[in-house]
Amino acid sequence: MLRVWGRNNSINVQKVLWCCEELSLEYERVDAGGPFGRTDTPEYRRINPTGLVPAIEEDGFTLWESNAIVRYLARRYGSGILWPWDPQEAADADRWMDWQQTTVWAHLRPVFLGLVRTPEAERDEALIEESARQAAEDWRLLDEHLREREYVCGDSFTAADIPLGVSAHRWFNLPIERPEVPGVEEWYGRLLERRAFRRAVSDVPIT
Ligand SMILES: N[C@@H](CCC(=O)N[C@@H](CS)C(=O)NCC(=O)O)C(=O)O
Repeated sequence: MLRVWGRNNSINVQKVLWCCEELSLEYERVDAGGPFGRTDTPEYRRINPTGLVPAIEEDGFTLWESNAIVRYLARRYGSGILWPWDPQEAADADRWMDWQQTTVWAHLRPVFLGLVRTPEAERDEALIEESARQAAEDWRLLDEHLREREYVCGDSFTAADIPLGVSAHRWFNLPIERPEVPGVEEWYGRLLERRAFRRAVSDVPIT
């Protein structure tokens, strides 16, 4: 059976759990990372040498890096549905997933860590403010894109919605100023209607 390693409040673990829920996969989750530890053990380092979460094991196969895991599951269990057959459509999905990892989360992460995980007296307010400004630009860009389509890759939900969806959930729930982005808001509303999103993401407190 598929085993997912990682605490369920981690943004990167939630990508994998949401994907599993979308695909109605049977899986077991092992709490690891944060207060649960386990990531420094030789057993875990053999699965994920970075010592981060998530990682998966399936029939002797192991994989780490959240977006790679989402792609693997989507290709293996959701080809033609969560993962497009067409190489250009797949490249489009890849591009948005990479953009989330390299740009959106790079900007949003300091805001999230600063406001959620750092005591007020220890916050780097200037970093939080500048990162929130950069993140707002990212969501404006996605807003332009989403005003013309229902989901990131067009009119149906794909794996490309997953990394951006977990990021949007943080962004909408952080105590920061946000520009008006009706395209992103409507898309986020559509995600909230999905049982899989609620189970893996929005029902879990942001901590
Ligand atoms: N690029 C990696 C990043 C993984 C990552 O940074 N994971 C965080 C949680 S979101 C982590 O393991 N933090 C340490 C911990 O939880 O112990 C991925 O996408 O899987």
